[in-house]
Amino acid sequence: MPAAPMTLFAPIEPYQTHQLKVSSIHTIYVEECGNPQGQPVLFVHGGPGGGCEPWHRQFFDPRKYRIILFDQRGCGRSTPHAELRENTTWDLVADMQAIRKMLGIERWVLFGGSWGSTLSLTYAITYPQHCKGLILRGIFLLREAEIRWFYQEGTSWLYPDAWQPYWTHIPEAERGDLLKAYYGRLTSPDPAVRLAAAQAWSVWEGSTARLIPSADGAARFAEPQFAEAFARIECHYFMNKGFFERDGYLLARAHQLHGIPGIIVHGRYDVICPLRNAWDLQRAWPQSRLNIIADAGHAASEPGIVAALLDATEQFATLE
Ligand code: STX
Repeated sequence: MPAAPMTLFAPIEPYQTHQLKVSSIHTIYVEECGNPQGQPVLFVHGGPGGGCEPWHRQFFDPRKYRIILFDQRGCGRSTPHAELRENTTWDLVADMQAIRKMLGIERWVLFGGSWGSTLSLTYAITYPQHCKGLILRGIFLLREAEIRWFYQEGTSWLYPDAWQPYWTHIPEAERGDLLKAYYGRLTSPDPAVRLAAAQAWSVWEGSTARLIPSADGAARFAEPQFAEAFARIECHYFMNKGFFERDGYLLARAHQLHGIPGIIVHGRYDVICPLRNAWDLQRAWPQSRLNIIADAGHAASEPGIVAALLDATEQFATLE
C-alpha cells in the first residue's frame, strides 16, 4: 500500500451543489467534490452548529473519493441561520438519509470529528446497513459527565485564563449551572444579549481546541455570524442532552456497530473531549482501532491528527 500523504490534498471546488428542503422551515446545503464514480464518503462536521469549510474537502484523495459535505440545520450555508426549531439529532439523522437517497448511494463511509463523531455514531447505530466504515476523530459521546467537564468544571482547571471571560460573563448567582445561564441569554429576544453570550461561549471552545493555542485560531470563533449559530445550536443540543433517550445511549447501543470497521483518531491532550471517550468507545466496538496521537489536542487541523486521518482515508478508499 502506498504511504498516505502527511499533509492535506490540494484545494478543490465542488462539481455539484444542492439546496435540499428537509422541513417546512429548513433547507440544507449539500455539495459533492472529487470523483463521481469514487468511494462515497459523507463528511459530518462538528459543533453542532460548526458548519463545513473549504479545507474539509481536502482529507480525501479526489481521484478515489466521491466527497459529500453538508451544513447541518441552522449553520453554514443552510437556512434559516441559527434556527433551533425542528433542529434535533434525529432530524439530522433523517437529513443524512435524505441526502443518501437524493444522491442514489446505498452504502457510504462516514467521516466525522467531535460532534461529527456523535452524529456519525448515531446514524450508524440507526442505519448500520448503510455504513461501509467509520473514520472518527475527537470522540464525543455527549454523556452528561462530558458536558459538565467542558462547560461547568474540568477543563477550567487546565485553562483558567481562557475560562475567565467564559464564566465571568454570567453573574455569580447563576454560576451553579452555566449551561442553563447561557441558554437563557442565547435565546434572549435582545440581539445584543444573544451575541455577547454567543461570542463568550464560542471563544471558550476556540481557545482550548489545540495542544498549542494559536491566536488566529480562536479569533474566528468570535466572528458574529459563526458564533451565533455555533453557540445557540450547541447549547440547545446540550440542554436537551443530545435528544437521546438516556445518558450513555451511544455506548449502550454500540453493539449495533458490530461488523462495521472503524478507525478512531484522538489526541492525547484533547481537553474538550477527553481521551477516555475514545477509549470507552473502542472497548464497546471491537471492529474499531484507536490511534492515540501523542502530541495533539482536539482540533482536526493539528499535524498529527491530519496525518492519521489521511492514513485512515487512504485505508478506506477501497473498502467494499
Ligand atoms: N463541541 C465539540 C465540537 O464538535 C462540544 C466542536 N468543537 N469545535 C468545533 O466542533 C468546530 C471546530 C467544528 C467549530
